[in-house]
Amino acid sequence: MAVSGENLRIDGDRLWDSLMEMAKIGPGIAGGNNRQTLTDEDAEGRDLFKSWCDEAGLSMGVDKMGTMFMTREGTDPDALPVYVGSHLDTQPTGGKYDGVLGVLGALEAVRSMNDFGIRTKHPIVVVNWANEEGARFAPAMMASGVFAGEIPLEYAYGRKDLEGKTYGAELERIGWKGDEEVGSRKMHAYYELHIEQGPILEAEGKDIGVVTHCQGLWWLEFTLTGREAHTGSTPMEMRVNAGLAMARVLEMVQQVAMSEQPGAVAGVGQMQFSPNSRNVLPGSVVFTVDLRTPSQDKLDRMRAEIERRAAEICEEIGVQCGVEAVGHFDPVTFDETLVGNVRKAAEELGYSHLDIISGAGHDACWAAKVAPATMVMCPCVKGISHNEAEEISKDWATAGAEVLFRAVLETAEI
Ligand code: HGY
Ligand code: MN
Ligand code: MN
Ligand code: MN
Repeated sequence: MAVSGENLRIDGDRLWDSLMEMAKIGPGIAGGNNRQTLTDEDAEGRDLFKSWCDEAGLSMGVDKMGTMFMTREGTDPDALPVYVGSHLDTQPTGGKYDGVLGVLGALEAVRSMNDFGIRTKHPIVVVNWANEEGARFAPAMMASGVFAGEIPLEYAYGRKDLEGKTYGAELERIGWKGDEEVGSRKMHAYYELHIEQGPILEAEGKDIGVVTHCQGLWWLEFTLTGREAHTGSTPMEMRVNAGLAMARVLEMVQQVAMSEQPGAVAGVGQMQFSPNSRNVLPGSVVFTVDLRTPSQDKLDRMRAEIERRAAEICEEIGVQCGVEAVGHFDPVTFDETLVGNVRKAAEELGYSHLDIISGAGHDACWAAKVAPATMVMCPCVKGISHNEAEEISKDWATAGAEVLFRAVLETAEI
């Protein structure tokens, strides 16, 4: 089949069927997915993905963090590969498309290259990054962070889930600890297709997000230490109440974020009381503040303000205040040439498009540290994500994968 611009399309039905097939693994209770990293469900999803890659003629490499690299050879063995991927792990109440669209969209691009008999100069490597979500083992984008040389491997191996299991032990248990040194691979370029996870593209009626930047992030883990005491017999003036301190810190975090509008978000999604008993004032409360903004100086200013005011709140109540940064990356500017390829592909294919800053973090943010990188986004219904109700249309998935396919071919050179 002659390869020319107008017929370079992908097979949207095949992509959608693969998305629905993967969605059967680690089903949630409300139509989404619970395929958390390094669980048996994650292992099952990896096996299915590998079987599809085998069918597409890709060879597999796995690194010491468990990231999967599936290679389609190019014509020039000396040319560095173009990497294309995302993640198959999900939140506990995740959707069917967050991450998965990027991995299976990359596989669809390769399947389409096979259909057209295209052989690119640069090899193509489809990537399933391990532990992008950071839900079970913080931080998010952990394996790509180790790959970029920003997170030490031993630190990552030692990260624990709420049951005290470590990343390293769980990776061994599911049998997906590879032997490649993490970060030993060199990339010519990196592309990632992802749902927007926000409301802008749908609200603006656009098919494609041309992602120019990604906002920066701090994950600040607070440990507030009070004194365990009986909730019934302890007079109010004798309490050293870590729960009260937590409540005031959360309200303060909200105030700091609202004082930095527009373009800043902060909040808390995870919290543990200890001993977590209804009639015991907590000895400790542990929670993580997730703070994000596209502005570098705002990011660091907000972090300093939140830490300073949390210490003041705790001092007033007599609670000890410990804080550790357990996740961080600075605001990211994606590669202009690759961004231009995405915009050009959308125009050639007749898809409406809008330049956008990513609100969510992605493996592309760390890839951008070590190679030219960028993203392609498609809308999602009402911007809902990290929620089992996450939904996209087949047309949106097809458009995103088609733009990804064209942009990758531009960089990988036919
Ligand atoms: O946290 C994030 O932005 C990503 O969804 N893991
Ligand atoms: Mn994601
Ligand atoms: Mn996510
Ligand atoms: Mn920084």
